[in-house]
Amino acid sequence: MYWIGSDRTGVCFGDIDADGDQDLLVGSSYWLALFRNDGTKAVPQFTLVTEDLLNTGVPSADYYFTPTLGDLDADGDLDMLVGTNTPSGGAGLEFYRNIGTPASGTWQKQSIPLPAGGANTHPQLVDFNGDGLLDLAMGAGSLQFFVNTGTSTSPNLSSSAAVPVSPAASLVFPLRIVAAQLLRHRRRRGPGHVRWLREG
Ligand SMILES: [Ca+2]
Ligand SMILES: [Ca+2]
Ligand SMILES: [Ca+2]
Repeated sequence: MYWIGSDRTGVCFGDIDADGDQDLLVGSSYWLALFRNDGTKAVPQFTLVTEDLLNTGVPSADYYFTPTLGDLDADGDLDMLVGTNTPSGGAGLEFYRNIGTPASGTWQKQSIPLPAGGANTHPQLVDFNGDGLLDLAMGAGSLQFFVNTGTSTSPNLSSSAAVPVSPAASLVFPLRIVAAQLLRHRRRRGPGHVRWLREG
């Protein structure tokens, strides 16, 4: 088992070395690691290649890396969006263009139109409107969608898209949180302290 050293772990797959099988990226507290698939398509076996795929230094100044892969400039290799947090309390979404080759990638942080992101941003590149351009779904406290209004070689992922999701808001999880908090309070202070809940 690989020790992550983090309470939050971002995982994604992609064929990083263009050999036909799925390799593994693991983002953790202070680094983004690459594991090459040395097995087969049917029986994967992952080998750590580097714990600093983005050459940010270990530990990085940013943390909680959450990667997603896709060819955003149509040159045949996998580029990357990475959600991060920063020591100053900020959070963001960063673009890393693959300036290497499909078989041997090198990722360089570059600027493209992106949403700001939020706390613990989790991006996912996917062509959700079927126009051939990768779009962005993003979890950042809420579920958000951004349509790619750029071109196949020059992405623009800054345009928020209204994608219907039903139900739009869930009451299940907030109610679970309230119930868990009440239960903790009851255990700590005794049964009488939640009687108001039953008596209205
Ligand atoms: Ca591979
Ligand atoms: Ca590319
Ligand atoms: Ca699209």
